[in-house]
Amino acid sequence: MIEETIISKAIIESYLNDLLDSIESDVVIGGAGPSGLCAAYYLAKRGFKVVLFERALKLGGGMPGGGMMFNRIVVQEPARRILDEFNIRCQEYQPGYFVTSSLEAAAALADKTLKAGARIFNLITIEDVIVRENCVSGVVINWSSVEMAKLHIDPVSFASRFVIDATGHPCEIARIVEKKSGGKLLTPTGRIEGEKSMWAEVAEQFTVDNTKEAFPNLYVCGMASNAVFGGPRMGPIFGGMLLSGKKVAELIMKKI
Ligand code: 48F
Repeated sequence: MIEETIISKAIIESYLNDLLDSIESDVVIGGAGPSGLCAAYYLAKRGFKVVLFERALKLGGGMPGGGMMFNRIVVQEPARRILDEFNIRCQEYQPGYFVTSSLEAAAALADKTLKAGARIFNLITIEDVIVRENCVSGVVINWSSVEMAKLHIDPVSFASRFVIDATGHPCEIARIVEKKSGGKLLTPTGRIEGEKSMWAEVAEQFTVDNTKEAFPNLYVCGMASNAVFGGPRMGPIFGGMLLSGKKVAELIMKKI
């Protein structure tokens, strides 16, 4: 005999227990693309309490779509070693260019990150931040469906010591902070510098170099770094995303 109400109770209680236990954490990450998942994995693996909010239904951000829906991505050294850490298989297409399934990569990143202990909540959007004494100290969230339906429903707040903007091209969290701080980001102009046109070689290094604090206690990684600090885009090469996620985790570990 199967009792529907037991199924309902199991789902609701299990979810709410996790959500309640996530109200205070070490690090909140916005966005479960490759950089956000990597950041969450390395932080969780070291025992930090990590909470990741993802607007979409699926995990992986821009990764599963590969290049123009060809579900393959390219990774270069030294990021290939991160593929090994996640047991993602790849082939050397030409010296230095490793090609892999974008589906396997996204699935493996999500799987290992969850098993490392990061809490991931999909279908939730970060719509604002908490700022105390000029430091970001948490996020304000709502169901993505509320945002999509344009319903007027107040959000709730989750506190954390650090916040990572891994929201990709739109750099949504940094954009909110830029707006509400009146242009006081830690960029040359205090503003979002804006993403530049495709230049893979420059962009890949730029992402890693500009994985850093964009406002006190707010870090940016992945494409959000390029958008905030004014670097080019790179298309379906993903080494910089993985290295950036690892770097932001290491930067925060040093500060915690
Ligand atoms: O875009 P995305 O994959 O970011 P990323 O980790 O990687 C970029 C690459 O996919 C690709 C590229 C590199 O080759 O150029 O574009 O920098 O993942 C960002 C995730 O953040 C979610 C969004 O749904 C996506 O899954 N997201 C965006 N805004 C919010 C958000 C928000 N306000 N709250 C929660 N999630």
